[in-house]
Amino acid sequence: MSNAKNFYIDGKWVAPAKARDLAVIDPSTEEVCETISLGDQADTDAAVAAARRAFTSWSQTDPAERIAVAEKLLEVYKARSEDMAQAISREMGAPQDLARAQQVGAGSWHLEGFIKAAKDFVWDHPLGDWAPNERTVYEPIGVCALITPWNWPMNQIVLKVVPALLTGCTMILKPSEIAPLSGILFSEMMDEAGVPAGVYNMVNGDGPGVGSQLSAHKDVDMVSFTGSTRAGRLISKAGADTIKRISLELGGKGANIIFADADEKAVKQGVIRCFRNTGQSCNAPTRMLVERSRYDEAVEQAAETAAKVTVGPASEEGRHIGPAVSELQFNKIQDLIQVGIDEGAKLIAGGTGRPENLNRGYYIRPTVFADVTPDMTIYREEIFGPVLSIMPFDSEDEAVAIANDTDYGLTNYVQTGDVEKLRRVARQLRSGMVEGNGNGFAQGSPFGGYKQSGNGREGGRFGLHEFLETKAVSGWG
Ligand code: TXE
Repeated sequence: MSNAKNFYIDGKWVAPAKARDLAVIDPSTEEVCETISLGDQADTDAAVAAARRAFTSWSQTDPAERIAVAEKLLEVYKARSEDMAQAISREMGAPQDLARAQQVGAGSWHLEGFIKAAKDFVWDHPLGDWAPNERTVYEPIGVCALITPWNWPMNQIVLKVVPALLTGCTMILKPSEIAPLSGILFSEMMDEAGVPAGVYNMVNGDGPGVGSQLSAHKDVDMVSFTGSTRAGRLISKAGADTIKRISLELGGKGANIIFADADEKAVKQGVIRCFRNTGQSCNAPTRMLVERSRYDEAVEQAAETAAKVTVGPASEEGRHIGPAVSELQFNKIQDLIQVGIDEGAKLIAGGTGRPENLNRGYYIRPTVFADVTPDMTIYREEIFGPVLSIMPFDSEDEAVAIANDTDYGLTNYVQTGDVEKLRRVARQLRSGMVEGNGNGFAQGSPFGGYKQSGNGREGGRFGLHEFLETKAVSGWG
């Protein structure tokens, strides 16, 4: 990648203020696949200054002008889909099929959703019938720092950059240093789409460096962050002195409640869904709760399903799962599987160690534990690997109580043939999303969490609102 060691600031590719290299490791091979630069305070300041300068004019543009830029970006995005799929496979280990259809596909789907939402968006309106001369006006919040992770690298960039762009904000993207290739490609696409200089900037760096510099920066009005709850806390603290808006999308520990009257494929689909993207999704259904009368059958089906899931390199086509993203994540997942065994959960598939014939690469055996109880570490902690916990329940109230018994509140899942039950349970679940009977979510749906899963919403018009201030103007006439 010709721009790998540079940053994109004020419409140009520039060398870092001080050279500091970081190797990007391909998790399928453990080999270096690229070398990037880590930024420094001087790079952060240059990017923030460029965004601040550009804000004055970009914030005043007509929404139609911004929509035209986003439409051009969509065109470029589609044209470069294969480049992106290859980059994502190398940087974070998503197998080709997954990288193309889901990792890249999710980005264009959200981009389209944002364009549609921006076209329908009402940028100002009278407060109400009782105050016809008072106008409520939505305005861009200002200079935004967008800090993204490695698990859905391109999609997470789109989910932040595009609404910031469409609302008239200017921005600095800091992609994950573990999977930075998507950010570099995305910056090339923004350049090709004709985004005016300074509106969009990109500086690579790590959390304690560029990440915390942006969070504490007095000239940054908002941070939008996706990543661990740990880093979310640090960002909130770093941003506190400047009272900036901090929008957080953090971890999860989703429950998948399978009632006795659920579709017979519910267990199998729940296992596959948990292992998707090698379990590296904040909305993964990692705790499967099964009504007691179907529990034994479910345990058997889950073990069979997991045993059939294959693992392999990202460079290969097929429906297998790839490696974990890094050595750190590999070790963390291995440790948690061992803790699950030590604490007495019943291992019914997988376990520690690499799958057979995969001696190099961060591969994990698809693992299922049954009879998991609330006192166990694997019930509480986000594992972020292909590890599923199963447990029984006896009543609707108990299922809701177990599902809510977590610090997280991102996505829960309900499987039942009784729509009244589904609605009743969904209302009691303390999470930003409840997926009923495998229906997924439509374009423009709000994505975000309750409790320690965060406080923001991404996607469609909800995502646009995140980047807007609300102004009251009287005497409008
Ligand atoms: O994430 P980090 P890590 C969870 C998941 C995973 C764990 C660790 O449980 O096992 O996090 O992953 C930047 N100030 N999720 O350590 O550290 C960092 O540079 C500012 C959930 O890789 O959160 C990167 O750009 N920024 C998740 C981004 O935060 C900081 C996605 C994510 O890295 C920072 C990924 C700081 N102090 C992991 N520290 C999800 N919600 O989807 C780090 N960063």
